[in-house]
Amino acid sequence: MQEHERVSYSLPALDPEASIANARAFSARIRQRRTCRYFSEEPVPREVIEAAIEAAGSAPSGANHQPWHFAVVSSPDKKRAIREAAEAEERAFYESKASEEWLKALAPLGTDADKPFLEAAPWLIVVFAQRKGGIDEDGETRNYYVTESVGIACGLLLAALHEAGCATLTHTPSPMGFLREICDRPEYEKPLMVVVVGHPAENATVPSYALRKKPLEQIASWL
Ligand code: IYR
Repeated sequence: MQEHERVSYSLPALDPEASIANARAFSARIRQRRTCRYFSEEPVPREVIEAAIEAAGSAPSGANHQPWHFAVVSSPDKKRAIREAAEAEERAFYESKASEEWLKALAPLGTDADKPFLEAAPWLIVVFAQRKGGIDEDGETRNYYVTESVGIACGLLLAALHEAGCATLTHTPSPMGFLREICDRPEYEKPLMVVVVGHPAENATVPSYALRKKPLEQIASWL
């Protein structure tokens, strides 16, 4: 049988009071996160983006294959190209492709086909899911639980950016194949979402509907 090296693992000891306090403190901070649709042009240091992506890259993943790639866009030309392609798709979505039911569900959010934030915000992180490639990114090895893995990584990314004081928006133009071309990514990578990163515009608002979060009693059951 093949030998697989193991290394020891432990965490700093926390007494129950400290554990509860830390959990509550994190919960209180992350519950301040909002999806922001109005961004200023105020810069965000590249180091913030690097550290947040490193945090995202620590996510658990199927067979530890880490099937994600983060294409970080800041060039005005690329941002404009993404905005133009996304708005073309979004116009088709809002004008004809979306069902009445879908449009009704979106109405409280006040979204439309205009996506100025794709140019205003300093950073767009285009998240790709690697359908194959394995840990060595050989382009062939099978990957597992790809959507789940990249979803968790995106959650960590949003949390890390929020902790750094950044506003974020998860944008999912549909279809979004154009992102592969603009970001020059291989065919076996599937664009999953654009994470827009920056600071809220001075007059930024969020829909009060977005503040309605399901309470603990509704989202958890104890068996
Ligand atoms: N992709 C579109 C529509 C959209 C869909 C859902 I579901 C949302 O939660 C928000 C928007 C857009 O970006 O406008």
